Amino acid sequence: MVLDAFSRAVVSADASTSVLSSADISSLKGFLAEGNKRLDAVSAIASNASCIVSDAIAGMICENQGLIQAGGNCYPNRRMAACLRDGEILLRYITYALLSGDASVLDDRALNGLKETYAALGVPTTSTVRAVQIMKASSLAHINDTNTEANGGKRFRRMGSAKGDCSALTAEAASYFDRVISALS
Ligand SMILES: CCC1=C(C)/C(=C/C2=NC(=C\c3[nH]c(/C=C4\NC(=O)[C@H](C)[C@H]4CC)c(C)c3CCC(=O)O)/C(CCC(=O)O)=C2C)NC1=O
Repeated sequence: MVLDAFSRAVVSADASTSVLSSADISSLKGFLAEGNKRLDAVSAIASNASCIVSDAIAGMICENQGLIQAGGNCYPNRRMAACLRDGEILLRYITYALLSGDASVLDDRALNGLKETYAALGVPTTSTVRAVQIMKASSLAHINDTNTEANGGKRFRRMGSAKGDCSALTAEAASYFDRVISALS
């Protein structure tokens, strides 16, 4: 079932036949108060998604060039395309989770059964994990505007969001990438 921070609170309260606790309500108040920050963080990832994905897959291949040689799982082009598409799918579901403040959409629509699918197709999970780690580093840098021109090259782009305390949102975003990594490990 796909939930968000609000429906999650309702479903948990209902499961214990209780009313929403004041802790639930204050946590939802925080979710609303921090809403613009959350939208900025989602936008930092979504508006740089194709760059984040292509950079991560390129980096993964750079570190392990056997992937694009005969017998590698990114060879031939059909598999390279499937790999780039999977990177986009995973990043897209991570943005959905970050927007809704809940991992269920990521779990149900993307991660459920993925490890088994990859095993059946011979997709190497260590390489996929490496690509997800690079997407994580780059996404968190975009959220916090800590990306550097040295690494970004001519595609360097700074979001320029209002500066504030983004530590909780950054940790939450990181947790969705980690969730993908642990689902595949
Ligand atoms: C909505 C959720 C969803 C997910 C998550 C998804 C994943 C997914 N990735 C697949 C294939 C694949 N995935 C990869 C990915 C990679 N190969 C590598 O070497 C890299 C490590 C990695 C990229 C990071 C490749 C190469 C294939 C094709 C494998 C083949 O057909 O031999 C397939 C098999 C069907 C197909 O080829 O389209 C699925 C279902 N599909 C979905 O609908």
